[in-house]
Formats: sequence, C-alpha cells, structure tokens
Amino acid sequence: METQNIATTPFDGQKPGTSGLRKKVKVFQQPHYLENFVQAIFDTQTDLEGGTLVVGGDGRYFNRDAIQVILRMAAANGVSKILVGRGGIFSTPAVSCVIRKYKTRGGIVLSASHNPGGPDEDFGIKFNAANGGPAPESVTDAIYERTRTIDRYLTLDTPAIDLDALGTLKLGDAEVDVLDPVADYADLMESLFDFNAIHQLFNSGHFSMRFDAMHAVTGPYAVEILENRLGAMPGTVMNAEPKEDFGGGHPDPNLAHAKELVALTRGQDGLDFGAASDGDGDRNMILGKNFFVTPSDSLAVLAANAHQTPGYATGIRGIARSMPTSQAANRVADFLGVECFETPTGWKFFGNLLDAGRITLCGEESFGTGSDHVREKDGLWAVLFWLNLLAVRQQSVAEIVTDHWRRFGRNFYTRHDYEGVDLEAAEGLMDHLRILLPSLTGKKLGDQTVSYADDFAYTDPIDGSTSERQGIRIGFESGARIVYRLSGTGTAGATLRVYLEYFEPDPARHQQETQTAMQPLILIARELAQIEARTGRCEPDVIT
Ligand code: VG1
Ligand code: CO
Repeated sequence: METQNIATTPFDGQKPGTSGLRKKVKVFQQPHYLENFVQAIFDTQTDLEGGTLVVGGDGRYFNRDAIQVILRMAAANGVSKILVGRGGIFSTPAVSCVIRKYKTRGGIVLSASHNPGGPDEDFGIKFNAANGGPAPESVTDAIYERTRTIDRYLTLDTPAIDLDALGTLKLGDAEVDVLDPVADYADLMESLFDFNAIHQLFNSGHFSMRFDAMHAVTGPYAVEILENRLGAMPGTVMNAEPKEDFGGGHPDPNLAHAKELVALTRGQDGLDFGAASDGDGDRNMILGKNFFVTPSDSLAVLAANAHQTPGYATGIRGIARSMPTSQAANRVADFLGVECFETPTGWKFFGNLLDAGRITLCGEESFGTGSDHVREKDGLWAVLFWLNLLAVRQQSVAEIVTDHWRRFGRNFYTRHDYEGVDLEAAEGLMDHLRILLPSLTGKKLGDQTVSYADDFAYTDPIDGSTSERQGIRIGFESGARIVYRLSGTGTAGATLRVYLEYFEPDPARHQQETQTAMQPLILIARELAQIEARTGRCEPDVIT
C-alpha cells in the first residue's frame, strides 16, 4: 500500500494546555488541523515506529472520524500495531491501563474531558507516554514546536475500517486490534478492591446507590463492574448510554452539573451513596446521604484508610496533591510519616513521582483522584475505593468523613470559577496580583495576616525539570490560603479559578455550611484581585 505524502502548512495555537490540545470541534474539522497535530506526534515520538500504539476516546462527536484519520496516519508512519477500543471507545484511565498492561510505546486519547460535546462544542487530543501517563511538558513542548514548522503528513488512501467488531484487521503494513475497551480495566479494578465485600454490601438490603455516567464514557464500564460483576441492581448506573453530545449536558461531575444525582441523595429517603464521572471517565464525585465529599477531603480520607483495601493493604509510600488542592492530605501524610508533594495543576506532574515509587496516591481538587495502578486520574477507581471502605467500615459516607475531621481537623474548601471572562481582563487581573506579590507578606487582609505570597514554581524532584507561573498562592498565618489560576483547558475566553481554604481544628465548628463559613475569605479574595472591577462579574458562575 502506497504511503501518501500530503503537503500542509502550520496552524497557530496547537500548544497543548493542562491536558492536551482542546479546541472547538469546528477548529478540528478544518482540513489538515488534526493531521498536523498527529503528524507532529509521530515526527517527535520516533520510537512509535515499529511499536504498538493505543488509540481511543470518550465517544464524543468527531471521535469516530478522528480515529479513522489517526489509524491511517499511524500505519503510514510505520506503527506496527494499533490497539483500538471497540466503537473507538476507551476511557482515559482505561487507555492508561492498556498501555501499561500490553507495554505499548504510548497512546493517543481523544477527549475534551468535562467540556460539552457536539458539533458546536469541544474536542481534544493528547499523547500518553509508555508509562501510561500524559506526556510531560518536555514532550508536549516538542510536539508544539513541530506543529509550527510542519509541512507534510503521511497517510494512506484506505476506506474507513470497521471499529464495531472485535478482532484483528490489516491496515497497510500495520495490524489493528479492535479490543473490548472494558475488560482489562475491569480486571484491574477487581485486583485492587474487595469485590466480595462490596457485593455483600449491595446485597445487604440496607444500601442504596446510583452511579451517574452522565451519558459519557463510563456507562459501559460502570454497568460491567457495578451491575454485572458486583451484582448491583440493574439501573444502578444512570445515564449509562454514551452519547456523542452527552445528552446535551455538561459531563462534569460536580454539584452544579450532576444535579439529578445530587437530588437523589437529598432528603430523608436520599440514597446512601451517589457517584458520578466525567466525559472521559477520569473524574469522580462522591456523595453520601445529604453529604458532599470535597475532592480534597476524598484524597485525604482514601489515604488515611487505604490499608483497609486489598490493593493498598501494605500501606502507601507517599501522597501528592496539586497545588490548589487543600492541605488535608498533608495532615494524613504527616500522621503516616510519608512524604507529601505539592505539584502544579495537571496529572502529568504526578507521573515521575509515581514512576519513581515516591507516591502511591495523588489527587486534585478538580474531582481527580488516582494511584500508581495507572498513570491517569481514575473516576471509577475512586468510586470502588469508597465502596470498599463503606463495606469494610460499615459506616456511612458522612460518618467516615466527620470521623476523619475529628481526627485530623477540617480543611474547609471551595473553588469559585468565573467562566468565559474576557481574556485580556483575566490576564490583567493576574498581572495585577503578580505586581502586588512582593508587598503582601506581613500585610493584614481582613482578619488574616499574609505569611507568604508567590507565583507557584515547581522543580520536579525526579528529573529536575522546572515549571513556572503555575498560579498565585497567598498563604496566611492561620494556615488559610487563597490561590488564583487561569484555566488551561477552556476553549473560549478565559476561566478564572479562585481556590480557597482554611483549617478548622474545633469539631464543634465542623458542621458549618461551607460558603457561609468561608465568606470572610471569599471577600478578601474578591477584593484583593479586584474581580468585579476587572471582569464585571460579581458572583462566580460555578462553585464547587
Ligand atoms: C482542569 C483542572 C485540573 C485537571 C484538568 C484536566 O484544568 O483544574 O485539575 O487536571 O482540568 O482534567 P484547568 O487548567 O482548566 O484548571 V480533565 O478531567 O479535563 O482531563
Ligand atoms: Co476528564
């Protein structure tokens, strides 16, 4: 089969953000746009030639088309074997699992994660390395540099291949294996958690739950694991059918976007447990009856109780949290006598620590939790972890978390997002804060005294690489913190994220409503950054 060498010219702005290249579908549909980026991967990741590559996505609009393009290009670029999920489907953690299990040289994940899908919405692509994790900045920078000078890409002139039947096909000189996207991942979960204990909990007659797949990729995974393998009642998985537009919803598992599920957990007859995942299956939200577990608390609780699950029975080696994530995990690490790392936002920064065996668990405030079992955050893994704990502790979600607060104190936490803000205004706001930084230490803001103020910079303890300007941190003597960042995953305007946290040791004050308890700090954060004056917004669009 003859390789086609197609002339092309560079596009501006193919720089991957927090998690890959994310743009509107319409941008990706421009002739050569996707091809240029994919060719830049093959041109820079030269060991893919002669190796095996995993390809799959979250099933959103344009997924199938993009996969056909990538398969042809992979074959034309000399990849020997391509593992693709049936229907072009793979959750992000499942891609990571398959890369590791079959020791492939990498993977291409098609997803814009929690961003909406459909012809007028978002699409995304990212490259994962042989460790199963999102490529580090050195790799994404190289790919980006290549997109700036690209002048040709390689492909084949072949008809679309059938992605819906399992089996092996030939594409040029390459072999394409269409795999069941669920089985390997479900087996991995079964090896980590006590499925018998969870099965008994489900059959106890006094436990009710729903998992909301939000019409995104986790539907088939959750049905197989929760309903088929663990015996949960049929219908436990709601919105289980993946749709190209996620049923018109916003596949982001939080209080704002998973309203239907949240409502089911409320009131006297509320469910005992509710959980949801995002577009590509790497995020999780955990709810108990009338109880929301913040992702930061979830990481801390999982770390404190990990030894109660089979996969982590020998204890954990260390913990990492992204910088804006609350310091609740640090308290657990101190108690356990293990290291706790603070990394920039984005899962790629956990990879080296996981590979080096320095950490076992890691997490982000943005509903991401994971461990060294793969190199991505993992939504269903977190849900099974919680179910395992509920089963062995025979306590409710609320009891487990309030117990945790009693032992370690409570880190009150909230994030306020201002979405679709004018880009210049948002950048102006961040510059304004950067100018203030040197004058802040020692200053009194409201009733808090600033103990440090900086623009977070990170040096990777394993390879010494550095990442600067990762978000403004303002720490107070009380232990409270305010963090400001601009999102690196959005596709329109800018999103300002304001992260707030304070520590409350007194159990008598642990039951306060979060927004009320945090009001003084919220006001300090708004005033210091001049949010209303600079963005015209007096309230955030999303509070998590
Ligand atoms: C957001 C989150 C970040 C997460 C990233 C990818 O990035 O804040 O914690 O790693 O999304 O998650 P940003 O730059 O918009 O704040 V996902 O589930 O979109 O892959
Ligand atoms: Co995601």
